[in-house]
Parts: sequence; C-alpha cells; structure tokens
Amino acid sequence: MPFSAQIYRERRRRLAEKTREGIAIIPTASEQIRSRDSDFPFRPDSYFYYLTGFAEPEAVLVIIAGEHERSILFCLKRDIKEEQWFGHRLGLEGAKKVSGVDEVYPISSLDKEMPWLLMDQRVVYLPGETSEWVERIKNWFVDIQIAMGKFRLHDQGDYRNAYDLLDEMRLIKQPEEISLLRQAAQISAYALNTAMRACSPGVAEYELEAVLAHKFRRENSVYAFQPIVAGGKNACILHYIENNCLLKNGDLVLMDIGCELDCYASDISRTFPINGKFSREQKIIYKIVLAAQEAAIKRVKPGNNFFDLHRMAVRIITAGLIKHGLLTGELERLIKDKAYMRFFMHSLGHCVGLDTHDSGSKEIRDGQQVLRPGMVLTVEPGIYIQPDDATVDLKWRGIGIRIEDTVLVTESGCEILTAAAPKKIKDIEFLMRQ
Ligand SMILES: [Mn+2]
Repeated sequence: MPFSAQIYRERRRRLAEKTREGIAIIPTASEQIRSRDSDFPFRPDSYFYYLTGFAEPEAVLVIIAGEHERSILFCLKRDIKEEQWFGHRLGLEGAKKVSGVDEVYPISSLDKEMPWLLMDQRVVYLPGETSEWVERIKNWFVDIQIAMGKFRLHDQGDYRNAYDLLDEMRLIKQPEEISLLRQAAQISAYALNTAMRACSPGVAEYELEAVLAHKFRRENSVYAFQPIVAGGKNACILHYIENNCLLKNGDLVLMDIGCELDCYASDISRTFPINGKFSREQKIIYKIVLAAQEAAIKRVKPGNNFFDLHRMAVRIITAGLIKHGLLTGELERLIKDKAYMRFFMHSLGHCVGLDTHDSGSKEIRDGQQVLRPGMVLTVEPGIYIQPDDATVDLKWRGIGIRIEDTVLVTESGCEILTAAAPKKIKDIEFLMRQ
C-alpha cells in the first residue's frame, strides 16, 4: 500500500523548491524480459515511486516548477480486454487519486503533450546524469519550435540531473518510511532466525533459502536482492548466489538476505555454524568481526563520519589478524599498506531505503556526508580467508564471516532495526539448539 497522496504531493513540492525553475521528467522502470515472452516481475523505479506511489509500468511523471507549479502523470488507460490478460489497472482517475498529481494523461499521448509542456522551458531535469531521454526531449523541443514557427536548432535547453536532488531528499527517511523499513528489517531478522533453526549438516543451501522465501511471502514481501546462502568456503565469494551446495558438518554458513516490503528494502547478514557449535578457529575470527561491528554501531550517531567508523573497523580487524598470526608486521604499517584488504575488501556499509544500496551510499562511504537523524544504513564488517591462501595456516582457510545489521540514526545514537536476530556466539548456539 502506498502512503497517502499528501506525502507524494509534498515530496514533489520539495523537489520543485529545489529546482526552482524548469521541468523535471521522471519515468518509471521499463519492463524486463526474462526469456522469450516471459517478463521479470515488474518493480517501479525508486525515484518515480518516491514521487508518486504509483506502481504500474509505462508511466512518466512530469513536474513543472516555478510560478505555475504543477505535476502531470502519464500512465496506462483502463482497458477491459488488456486487463483481462495482464491484470488490473488503476486507470487515469485511480492514478490521480493515488499520486495526488494535478493532471493525468494516457501514456499514448506522451509525444503529443510533451512538446507543449516543454514550451517556454529552458531548464530540463533529467532522470540521471546521462539519459536516453535526452534525444527524445530534443525531438520534442524541435516539434514545438516547428509548431510555433520559430525553429532554432541551437535552442535546446539546459540539462541537469534530477536524481541528485532526489538523492538528497531520499537520504533522510520520513516517519512513514522508517515504519516500513523497521517492519522489513524485522521480517528479515525473524526469517533468518527460522533458517538458523532449520540448519543442520546435509541440508542444502537452497533449503535455507526456501525458509526465507516462505517467511518473506507470508508477509507479502519479496526479495530485495538475490539472497546469499553460502556454506563453507562459498562465503569467501562476496556475491555468491548459486545457493546449490550441501551444508557440511564443521563448516559455517553465511546468510546475507533482505526482504523488500512495499518497495522498502532491508539487509542483514549472519554467519553461524552448520552443526550449531562454533569451532575454536571459527570463534576466534567471529569474535574479531563482531568486535568491529559492535564498536562501529556504538559510534553510529549524528555528526559522526561513517568513514571514521570504517577506519576503526579496519583497525580492530587488522589488530585481530595480527594477534592470531594471519598478518605479520606492525599495526600502523599494515593499515597504511592496506594489508587487511586481502581479508576485508568491501566498505563498512551503505544506506538502505527504497533501494538496498540507497541514495547516499557513496557519500557516506567516502566520508562526504556525516550521519544525520533519519538516515538508515548497514554496518557490515567481514573477514574472508580465501581457501587457497597459502600465507595463512591451513586451519584458517575457507572461513568467511560477515555480520550485518540495518540501523536507523536517531537523535542520540541509533536503533538496530535487525536486532531480533542474535549475533553473540552463545545466543546463536542457544537458538540453534531449540
Ligand atoms: Mn549490505
């Protein structure tokens, strides 16, 4: 269920305030063919959905800023025959009601209406840095110039990126969004707990995935991304999604999963022993990752820089690896030389919202954006010891561990949205005995 139309109206007004002048063109996603005549399930574009709450394919939002501010939605008309084959449509009136736009036209009239909407506009906000829409827009400009009898080829507008402005807005979550993100995070955390309890030697990775799928669909949510269920050394492949191996006694399994609820994502990782009991070596590496994760979460609060948290995690991980002989040398030197990168090669986290890697992810990673209340992000350090890494003792090889929570930055610190899934060794072992 989308939010009330007032929320989308307000967001469009805020965007128009930021652009001050010109016209913004925000299309939804296009349908993607999976094979022959079967499509992937349709997922609206996040920017478009953020501004409309409208989830049907073949739609374009146009926002005109300035004195005569208004928003126009192009979408599919109702069509009894088409709907009988491909599903219910809201139609023009329904779309207007959901999104609260001022005007709505059938998508089939886009080429006819756009030249008139572009008339007298000089600044055009595009869906992205570069866009396939530029050519179309240029043609619409030509059309209107011809229609008005004042054709000048050089007169083709000033193109800017609307997504940059929307990214600023999407960075800070509104209360309605936080409530959905919290629900999505809880569904994922509980699904993970169920998978932990279903885990034992001989069970297949895809069987644990099936537990998730069941839990997600029961709550009317879908995958936010292809889940990772990586037993043993598969955990050393960061984006392992084959999920087709049997889980072996004595190995760990890493699950990095998240459901998407009403287009809002969640993201959580836990790593646990397949037989319910951590080995000595697994415990040692696990405790290093957990210490890094907990120390970083403790410092998630307004004003702090996420890149500093990343550096702190790096320090804890490097020190731990030195202590147990996986790295040799002096701490500062090894950090400076990025020796840890062989074991911890990704960043500490990313923003979460309508997308799993949401607006602001790059800015927090690079330290350009300090933490602010209302941001939602992951904290997910890891250590991955490649199975063929001859520089470390045999007993460590093939261990891959990531611990990830999704957290909300509050006024005074943070709220761990995925806290329902245990991560302390004794709590995991306890849960797996149940
Ligand atoms: Mn993540």
